Amino acid sequence: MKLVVAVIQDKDTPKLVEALVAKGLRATKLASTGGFLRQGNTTLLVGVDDAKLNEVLKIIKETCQTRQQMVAPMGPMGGGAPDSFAAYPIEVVVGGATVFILNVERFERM
Ligand code: 2BA
Repeated sequence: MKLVVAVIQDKDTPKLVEALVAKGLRATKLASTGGFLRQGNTTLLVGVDDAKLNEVLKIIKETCQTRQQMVAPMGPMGGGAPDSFAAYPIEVVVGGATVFILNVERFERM
């Protein structure tokens, strides 16, 4: 069994969760925040049998888009991007998805 940890954009979350559930796959949605942009994103946990791993990855690929986003310069009161990137606005490409695949040692539902 594998645990897929996918960091995705909030905008892609409803479509991805719907697609996973429609295929009988189980997912848990966690609210998260990106360290660089310091904006909300979503982390999905998907526990899946090895045989279905590729199906999960395919669904993620099909539903999560890349998007350009501007990083605002740091204001006098702080906030925004980290200092070293904050002298002027920069454009970053976010997503489609950052995916970690972990081996599950043991899984139980009680
Ligand atoms: P953030 O950390 O807010 O990063 C958003 C986007 O900013 C990244 O998109 C990337 O295009 C850019 N970026 C991040 N760090 C950068 C840096 N040091 N210099 C220049 N540009 C930088 P993605 O790569 O698609 O990442 C989207 C989100 O996925 C990240 O949001 C973070 O929450 C998560 N993530 C990405 N890589 C990760 C990793 N190795 N470990 C844990 N979380 C990760």
